Amino acid sequence: MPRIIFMNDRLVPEDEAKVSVFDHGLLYGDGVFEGLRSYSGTVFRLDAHLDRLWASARAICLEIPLSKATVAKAVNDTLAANKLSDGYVRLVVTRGAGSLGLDPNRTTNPQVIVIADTISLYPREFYEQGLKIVTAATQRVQSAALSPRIKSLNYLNNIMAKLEGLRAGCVEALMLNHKGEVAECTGDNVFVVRSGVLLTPPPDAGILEGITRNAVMELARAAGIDCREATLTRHDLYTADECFLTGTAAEVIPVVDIDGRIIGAGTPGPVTKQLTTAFHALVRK
Ligand code: PXG
Repeated sequence: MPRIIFMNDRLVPEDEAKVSVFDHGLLYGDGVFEGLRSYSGTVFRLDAHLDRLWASARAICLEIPLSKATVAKAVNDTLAANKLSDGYVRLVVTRGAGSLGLDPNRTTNPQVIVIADTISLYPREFYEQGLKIVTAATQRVQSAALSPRIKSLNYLNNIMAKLEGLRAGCVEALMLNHKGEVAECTGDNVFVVRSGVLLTPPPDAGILEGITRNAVMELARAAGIDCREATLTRHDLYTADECFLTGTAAEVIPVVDIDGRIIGAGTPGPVTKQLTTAFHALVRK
């Protein structure tokens, strides 16, 4: 079954969903994107994802040629056209086709693309036993160079770190900022539990402010768990009672080994399990 793709103003079969080789999204990574999840036919925090997409676009002076309401409808229509009630949606806005030169003013027609597919989560055993991760030597790009809050089509910084993780036999890698503080993983935010307190790096540590991260912080507070943003070092992670990652694709996933140090008891901890259960309940509500 060919997938059905939304392109700009209509749904088309995947073999008709084509972008110009002159699109600056391809030539320069000039564009923005979002990854969303649908659970039982409802897109999780669609408005928050659209707000972040629009903020990313605003930051790079890219005017999205459709309204948020139109894109919201496109997301739901694309899921429906592909008969997906539990699925993954990739929303992409490119700068559009232009001349061979950086100048975004010499482009026309930004492309708004919605792809819906099934989601491939990490294997089940990782959720049950916990992930092993390593710190990448590749640092997160400094905010002063390029804000990590922009979810842009240029993900090479994260891909370089991901490669390091994969070469070390890990599916995720920890990234530090230019000050050597913990920032996030290549496609997931990071949390630790220390003496019952939940800690995660603040946005100014150079992270993407994850929508799953924010949901988990709300769930923790609602459950009476003290939850704070804090500057974290690798030492804080190595000596934590628990560690877990959050992301749209991963949801909540325990980490039990960082750079060869066993975290806590070496198995997913009670706060991680509690928040995993709470997150599953939230997305299905
Ligand atoms: N940090 C970074 C750098 C991300 O790219 C997150 C944190 C988590 O944010 P959300 O809002 O999803 O909780 C992300 C998002 C992939 C993939 O293919 C990863 C993300 C998004 C889309 C696809 O691995 N990560």
